[in-house]
Amino acid sequence: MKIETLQTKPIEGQMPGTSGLRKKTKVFMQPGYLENFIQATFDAIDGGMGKKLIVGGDGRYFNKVAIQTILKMAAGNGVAEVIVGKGGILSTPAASHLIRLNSADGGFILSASHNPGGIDEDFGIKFNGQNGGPAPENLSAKIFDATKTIAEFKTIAADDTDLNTIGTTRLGDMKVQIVDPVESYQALMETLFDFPAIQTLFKGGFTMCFDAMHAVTGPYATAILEETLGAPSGTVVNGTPLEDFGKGHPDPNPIWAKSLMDLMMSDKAPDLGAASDGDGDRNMIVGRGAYVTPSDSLAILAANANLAPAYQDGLAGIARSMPTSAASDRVAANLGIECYETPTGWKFFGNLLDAGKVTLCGEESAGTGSSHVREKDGLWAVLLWLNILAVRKKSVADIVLDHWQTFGRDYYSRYDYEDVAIDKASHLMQSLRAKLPDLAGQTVGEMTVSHADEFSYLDPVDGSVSKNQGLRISFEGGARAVFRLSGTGTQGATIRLYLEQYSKDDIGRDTQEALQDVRHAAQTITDMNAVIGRIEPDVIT
Ligand code: VG1
Ligand code: CO
Repeated sequence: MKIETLQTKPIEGQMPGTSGLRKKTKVFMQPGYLENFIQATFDAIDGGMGKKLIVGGDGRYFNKVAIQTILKMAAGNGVAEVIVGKGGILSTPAASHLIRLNSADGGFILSASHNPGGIDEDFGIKFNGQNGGPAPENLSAKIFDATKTIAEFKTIAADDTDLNTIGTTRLGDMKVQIVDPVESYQALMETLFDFPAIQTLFKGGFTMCFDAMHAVTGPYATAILEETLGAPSGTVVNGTPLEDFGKGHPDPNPIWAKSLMDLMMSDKAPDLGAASDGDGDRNMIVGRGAYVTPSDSLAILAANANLAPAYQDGLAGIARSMPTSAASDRVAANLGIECYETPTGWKFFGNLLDAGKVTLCGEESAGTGSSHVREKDGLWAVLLWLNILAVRKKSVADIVLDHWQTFGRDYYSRYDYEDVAIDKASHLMQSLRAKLPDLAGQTVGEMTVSHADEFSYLDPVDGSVSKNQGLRISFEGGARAVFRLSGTGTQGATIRLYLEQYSKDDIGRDTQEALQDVRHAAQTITDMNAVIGRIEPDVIT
């Protein structure tokens, strides 16, 4: 085997964001660009010598080409063994599981998640460590530093590997194992949930529509829901992964999964609607005529988790990202368990899960997961809902209503302002940051500010501090507005405005109407119209 050391240049602006490195596909296709990131990662983890890695992606355009590059570079860096999903396919949670199952040293996951795919759209890559979770901030920073100083990368001259045949081959001195992407993931799910109870549910005529959005969960959902749990064929729609996701946004929310939403609001609605994103780590849950916000879903799953075998002894604790609503805090208080508030991004849950401090985690952006892997897991959330529905024998809408009647309702919505000029977006954040110390006590319209600050996180496990994680304004009466810049966009800046309003008894209002006072206050305090030239968002979820 001939190891080649090829020249490369440092590349600017490669700091991995909320979830790895995301750029336009054509940026990734520039000669040396992907190689730079891969070599920088090897350098940051003290080389590849003797290591075992997992590699796979969500099937988007450039996935297979990138995998061939990574395999050759892994061999060039002395990696002993790589396990790859057949066809280059692995969902993010399945990759996380394979890392843990095989005691691998880590893995490369190729995905830009919910961002569209194709040559003119987005590509992405992230490195997950030994625990199966996204690289923590200190490792990301190390990779970033390496990308700026790198001069060469190692690879081998070899033919491409056949990714479509299950079995073991070699690439130079490196062992390459091509595995079924679904098998071990499905086996894990069978240990967590009451499959016979869910089979009985489907036998009894329970109906469901799972929209895989032409993304990676198609094969997983078909194997588990239709072929194992007995849901009728046709339950999974858009189930074949396409390189451009059928030109859609594989983002499971009421905007991008509109056809599913329309079905669920119609008189043809099945009992349960669900969808997942590009790389299979997000989920949307909707009952007949009843959309469940991700923040509520986390709370409801936490309150009912004991109905599934894996969680029958209760939860160690719950963690949610800061912008996620307080609904799950109320459940934690009721259960007498700890709840943690972390910055946005799954990497911040890793330490809490590893330390056994929490069992369930979630984000307002449709991510829910548990200690079974170190990523959020879309299909897992759907199966936990199915398990709960099988035991409680009530509709989704009734379960949600029960929950609100017990705990009150956290009205919640997120406004996204996309492709804002970077200087305008940072001006908005800077000027709000400057105003924060004087906001408490001020009245804006109907609302009075009770507290305002910038979120900074002290990791209770390793003591690390993550600053600048969002500007938050709390109001008397249980309302809150949070401003944050996205770390996953690939064009301009995306401002996210997160709005919530709690009500103990008034649980039947329209969400946007219930949020209008806090929305008005947030937009007035930041003088949003003047600063960025708009108050109407591009996307409301
Ligand atoms: C978004 C979400 C965040 C999520 C991240 C990755 O980040 O808000 O909650 O963890 O995407 O999700 P941002 O920085 O754009 O707000 V995914 O499905 O990429 O892995
Ligand atoms: Co995702």
